[in-house]
Amino acid sequence: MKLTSLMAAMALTATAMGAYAAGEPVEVQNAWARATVKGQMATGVFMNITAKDGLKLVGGSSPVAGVTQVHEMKMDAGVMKMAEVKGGLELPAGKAVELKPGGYHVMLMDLKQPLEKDSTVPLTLVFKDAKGVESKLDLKVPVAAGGGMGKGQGMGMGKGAGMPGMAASGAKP
Ligand SMILES: [Cu+2]
Repeated sequence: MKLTSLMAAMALTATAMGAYAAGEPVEVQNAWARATVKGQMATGVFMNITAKDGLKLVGGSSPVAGVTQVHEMKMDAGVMKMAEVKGGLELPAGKAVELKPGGYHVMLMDLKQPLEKDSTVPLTLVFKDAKGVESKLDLKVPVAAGGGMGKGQGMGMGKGAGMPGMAASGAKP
């Protein structure tokens, strides 16, 4: 039946796009960086990360930022505070960890240029496994205005609009 095969094809496509890459130890979805205005020195990058065997996200780097850190935002005595996650962000095996506004995020600081909406930012994430062995993941993160909390808002990625963040795949050219 035509409809069934179409749906099967879509499911396959979704899998291919949604997964970072089959067999990769880390899968990143829905990545986006918040656009900045001139003079702004820092911004956040948000995504869902799933580590197949459990890892820690310990840091990162980007050519647009002097400093890249893994941050956490939380309420402290009624005040929203932000600090580096000490020892790295725990990524339990097979469980998606959400980096989102108001929570965990990758902080790009000491920005060398404004991040313009609809551009992309190269970002390398650094992970450590239980034995302390480092691994890296290169991403190309789409920049979005991200005024609201809505996932994928303003991603404008054409046919992939329903699946924001797939451009985060760095596995393919
Ligand atoms: Cu921060």
